[in-house]
Amino acid sequence: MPVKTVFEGKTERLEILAADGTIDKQLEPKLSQEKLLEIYTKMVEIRVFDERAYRLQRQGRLGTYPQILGQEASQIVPALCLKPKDWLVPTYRGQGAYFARGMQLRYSLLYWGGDDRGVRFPDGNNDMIFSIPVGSHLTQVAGLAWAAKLQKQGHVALTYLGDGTSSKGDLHEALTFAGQFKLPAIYIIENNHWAISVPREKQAATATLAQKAHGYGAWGLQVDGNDALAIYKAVFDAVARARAGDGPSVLELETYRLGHHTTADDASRYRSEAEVEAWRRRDPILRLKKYLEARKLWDEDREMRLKKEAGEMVNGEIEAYESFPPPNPLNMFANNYATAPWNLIEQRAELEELVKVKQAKKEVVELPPVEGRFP
Ligand SMILES: Cc1ncc(C[n+]2csc(CCOP(=O)(O)OP(=O)(O)O)c2C)c(N)n1
Ligand SMILES: [Mg+2]
Repeated sequence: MPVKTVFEGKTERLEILAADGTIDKQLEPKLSQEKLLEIYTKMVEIRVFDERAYRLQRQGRLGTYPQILGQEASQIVPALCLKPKDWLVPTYRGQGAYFARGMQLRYSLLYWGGDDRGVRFPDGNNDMIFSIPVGSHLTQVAGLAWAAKLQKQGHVALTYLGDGTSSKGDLHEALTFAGQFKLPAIYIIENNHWAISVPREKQAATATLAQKAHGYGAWGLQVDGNDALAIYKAVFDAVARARAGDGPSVLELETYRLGHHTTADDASRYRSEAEVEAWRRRDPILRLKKYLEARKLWDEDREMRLKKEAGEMVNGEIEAYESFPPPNPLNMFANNYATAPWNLIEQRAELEELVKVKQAKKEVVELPPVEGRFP
């Protein structure tokens, strides 16, 4: 019996806008001027925010913070391809995705300032809190996509994960399920080349992360993750497939984490400045700017105005963050259980008593009312 080929696969890579701003005319997506400017504006705004947030941490005004510097396109563009009722599940490096969905940046600051009132998404959005254990959200996203399919309203579920997270078993389970049930799920792998200090080359033996899709009956594509136009086209196509019932997608956006893993890390201990410098030349914001300028949609005047307005907007968000009243510590017991277990009821009563005693002695400031539900 001759040996037959039972499967043959290929994985493509999409690049539209080169680092020098030149474009592949045949692949250029048909985006309105408003949409292009919205993408660019949001990328610049989130960078201004990201740099300020980093400095706030260094000044002791913010807790540990994960920068998205260099990943503005891969953060902002996928989220902008969704409707509010589509599910969005970012990772901890997800301030850009939330911002693109309309979340005020003061809430990102609150969250990274250690205050759970930062988990506040715009009303009407199907946005989810990210999980700190990497990968635990991947099967949940398959569940969200399954629910969306059963509800037949055409909604999709889109999530982000890192290159490191793509090595976790969770992705295998999630994609097996999503592929088998042809779910409207989109898995965006933000390959930023590093999982803390572990480089991409040590992460998986495959040439790409996108090709993993073949194992699950999903559509896989590698995309230049610093090319906003390529990302837009890829995610737009993945969303269209999902809405049409054609099943899940795995998009590997190849980008680079220009900053440290978080403010608790020092990336200079495990990677070279030359490597970082090479990626700075592929900056996603500069590239889109060159394209907009070539199309006469942008100039230095507008750039200066945008930077000024972005700085003012971020200042306003920092002021709002720092003038939030201190949280009521009893909030920590809210919203966790349908029926609270006896030990939590006891602990809550104990803390409530302690707060009263301290208030009587004027040792704590006036606290706002408890937010959330405690059963
Ligand atoms: C289950 C689990 N194991 C380990 C960690 C510690 N940890 C936090 S981030 C990280 C690396 C993640 O890298 P990657 O998926 O590439 O995402 P990136 O930080 O680059 O965005 C690790 C190992 C964790 N949060 N959860
Ligand atoms: Mg990574």
